[in-house]
Amino acid sequence: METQKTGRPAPGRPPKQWYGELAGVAATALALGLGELVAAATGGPSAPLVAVGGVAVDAAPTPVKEFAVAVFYTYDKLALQAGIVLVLAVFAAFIGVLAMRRIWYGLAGVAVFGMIGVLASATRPSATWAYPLPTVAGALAAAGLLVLLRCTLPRRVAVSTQDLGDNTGPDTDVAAQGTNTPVQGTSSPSSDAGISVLDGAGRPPGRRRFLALAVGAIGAAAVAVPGGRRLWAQRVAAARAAVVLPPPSSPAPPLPAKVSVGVPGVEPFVTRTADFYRIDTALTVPQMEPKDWRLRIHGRVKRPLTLTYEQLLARPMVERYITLACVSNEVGGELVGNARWLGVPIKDLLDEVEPDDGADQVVSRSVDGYTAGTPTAALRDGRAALLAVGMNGEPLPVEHGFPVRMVVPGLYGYVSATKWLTELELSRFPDFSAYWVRRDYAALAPVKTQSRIDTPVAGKRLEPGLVMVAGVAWAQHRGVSAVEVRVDDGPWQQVRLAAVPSVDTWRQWSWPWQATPGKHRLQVRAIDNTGQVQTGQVHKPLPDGATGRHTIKVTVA
Ligand SMILES: Nc1nc2c(c(=O)[nH]1)N[C@H]1C(S)=C(S)[C@@H](COP(=O)(O)O)O[C@H]1N2
Ligand SMILES: [Mo]
Repeated sequence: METQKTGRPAPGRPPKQWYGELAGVAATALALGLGELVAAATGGPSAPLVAVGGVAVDAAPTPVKEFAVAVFYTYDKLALQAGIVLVLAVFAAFIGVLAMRRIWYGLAGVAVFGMIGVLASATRPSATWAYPLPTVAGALAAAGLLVLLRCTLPRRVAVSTQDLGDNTGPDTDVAAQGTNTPVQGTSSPSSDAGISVLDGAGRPPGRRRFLALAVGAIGAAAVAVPGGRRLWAQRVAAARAAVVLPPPSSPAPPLPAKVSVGVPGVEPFVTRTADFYRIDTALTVPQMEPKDWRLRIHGRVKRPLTLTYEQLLARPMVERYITLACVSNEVGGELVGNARWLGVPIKDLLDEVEPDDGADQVVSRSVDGYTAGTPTAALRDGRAALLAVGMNGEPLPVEHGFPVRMVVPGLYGYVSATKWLTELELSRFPDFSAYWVRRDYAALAPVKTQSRIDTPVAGKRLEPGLVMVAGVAWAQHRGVSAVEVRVDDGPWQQVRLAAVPSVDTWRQWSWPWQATPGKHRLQVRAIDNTGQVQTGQVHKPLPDGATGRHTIKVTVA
């Protein structure tokens, strides 16, 4: 049995492994916590955990990434973080054990750790001279704590209650701990040397101080990591508030008053930013300062290009109303919104880098590793495909992709609307499958012609007589040419359409209904400018967008 040991450690033998493991984990936790705080103070994604995580994501060979995706499906990022922490804990424990034996071995281990962190942070795309600081500070603190813990631990911690239990079997071990039986009672004759280093509770002196230091360091790290991240978020918020958006060289046309049908209950033509739906895979909202932002345009191009935020803002800007829709939107759902976006036409940048003829896909990457694949043709055909920096007259909100995101009229967000954008790589569809494509969504995803009844609300009791039925319809970049409504199985009726600034936005509609008593079913369908009639065929969102007609039931009485 594993508990049958030949005897307890002899005096002078290195302390129990457990102390070393705890010391290593505590020192590493302290390093990470302090690293987050220093990173928050100096700015940039330079905290050791973030930097090493970033390198791990970049460096992982494709089969490893694919395995992770296959096993963890959408939770691969959580798994990655858990994996990094786990690997780190194992190494930390190892270094701690070394340190408790020979402090120089432990310090050498910390130095190796620190070196990895310094290399990782210094090679981040946005790295500045300050990037290694958090890691260096963390490593120094870890070294200091290891030395301190090592001094706290008496050289001859030879006995713990656990060891004594080992001599008498697991049962007496539990009993001894539970009843606080004096260790002397269970100790064997050979334990004389050990007894001299036990305190009144049967524990070696210094043990309490050691535990207090180690647990204290872990506790401090548990506070410092979220605290540091919050500080960093505040810096980013301040940097965002300081952004002055340039005036567009091509402003959005003034909105005709008639974009609204003026029926209460219909969603406003321009969605309030605070109400704009949000979809992303990020565990925590990526926080990037404009000064750290770079956009690399590369891959199958003749002249690769890297842009800073300042350089981007200096380019001619256009401003457009564009309706964004999520592929996951169910028929009648709310994952669709319309905003006024300010940004640089992607076409201009692509013209500059000169894509190769076969480069039919532009892979966009975000700072958190998300990817989308957009047909190069859609980005160059003259539609208002933008690198957006502004939303409804303000710098992009952090949740919506600050400092820079993509917006492409006519394509679902998952193939076109990458937030926290850092990279455009000219590629080919057979060569690369983006994030959701690897999860069975379609590689090509034009927005489907859709319509929604906003009022009356489903299930509502209505008075007989005039009821305004109204809502929105969308077929981005084709445009909505007609909307029709029917009651029960009656004929399709043409409704009144509101004005629109372009084919890239949704369109409000309204229809006066003379409601008669009884239960009724209201149904809507849109027709786009290509003549396509919205299908009644019901399909779920996977793989390329839901189909069917929004249908509601009301009672008139
Ligand atoms: N970095 C990043 N960008 C992203 C996503 C994401 O998960 N990560 N989701 C996409 C999807 S599926 C949609 S529908 C839109 C939503 O944009 P919004 O959150 O600003 O409404 O963002 C796209 N851009
Ligand atoms: Mo989406």
